[in-house]
Amino acid sequence: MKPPVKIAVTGAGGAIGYALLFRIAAGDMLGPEQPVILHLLEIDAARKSVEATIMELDDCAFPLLHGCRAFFNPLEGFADVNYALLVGARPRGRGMERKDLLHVNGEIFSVQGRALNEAAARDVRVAVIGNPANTNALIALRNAPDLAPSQFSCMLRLDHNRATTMVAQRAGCMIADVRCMTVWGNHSSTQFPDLSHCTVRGKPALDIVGREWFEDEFIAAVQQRGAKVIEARGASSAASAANAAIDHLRTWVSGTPENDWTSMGVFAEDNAYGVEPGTVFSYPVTTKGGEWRIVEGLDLDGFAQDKIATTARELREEQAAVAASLP
Ligand code: NAX
Repeated sequence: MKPPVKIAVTGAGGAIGYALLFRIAAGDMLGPEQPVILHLLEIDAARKSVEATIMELDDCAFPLLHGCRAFFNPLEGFADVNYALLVGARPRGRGMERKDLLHVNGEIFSVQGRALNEAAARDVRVAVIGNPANTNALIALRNAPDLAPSQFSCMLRLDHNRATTMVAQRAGCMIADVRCMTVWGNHSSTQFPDLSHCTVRGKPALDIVGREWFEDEFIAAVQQRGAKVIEARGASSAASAANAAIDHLRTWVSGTPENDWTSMGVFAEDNAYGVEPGTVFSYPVTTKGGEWRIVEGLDLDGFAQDKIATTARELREEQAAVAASLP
């Protein structure tokens, strides 16, 4: 058995936390040979909820779970962690403007970025799930100057998974038949789920699903899927978001398959695909051993370039709104 790794999960007492922690402890994220120690980071208001989750984790007798503790202070919660899943965030309250939401979360992610910088293992990998995920990831990495920006990412995998299933259902094929899906940009309604390079059983997906369906139905359906779930369930996606977080981390660590890639929000140092550097933007990436690399040299038509420019513009605006949290 390998030595255990430490994994911090913020917002551990919330809905996604509840769907996520048991799967990490069962080995779904890092595999059946990797013991884990969980650091459940919360705010005091969620103390009871997180304590109850710990009791239930204990009651599962997971062989891979070598320890589990609640923390209410980021510096303690992130001490020596190898992975941090930043799920906890302040939801948009009634009458709250988007800029207020950005501001409140700016404070949370500045504090957490500084704490990771100070306390986490030097090779920590940080995945931001809490919204607005791209901008929160940017704030965290800018507040962690001793860590590399490439150690941070934000989750677009739920959007990527949603898009993959929609194509598989339209094409009448298996999920594994769909490859090279890309969701570009912001985890918001401006994201661009793109089939330009997607394949179904090795053939161009657009030839199978049709350009009209792609432009007129698919893009909006992926962009609005989260809202549809909220409408139906009265709460935002939790189990599918937790599953996507597991997929995101597992792929980052264990690698993308040959001839495929994933979508991941990353900080590009260079001007990739016309996106000005300096934001956390979702690109097609290949991964291996906790490193990621943007897939280079993809041809994009004017339609795709326009969509990418739109979501990049939105991220720039978010970034401007949180300038005070970006040292
Ligand atoms: P919940 O409201 O159920 O849980 C959030 C938890 O975070 C609460 O228990 C709260 O006490 C905790 N929290 C708040 N501030 C904290 C802090 N400073 N430190 C530690 N914990 C803190 O929300 P849930 O449904 O679990 O969603 C969590 C976040 O994921 C939200 O921001 C949500 O918008 C976001 N999502 C992101 C998705 C993505 O694809 N990137 C999809 C699903 C989800 O909407």
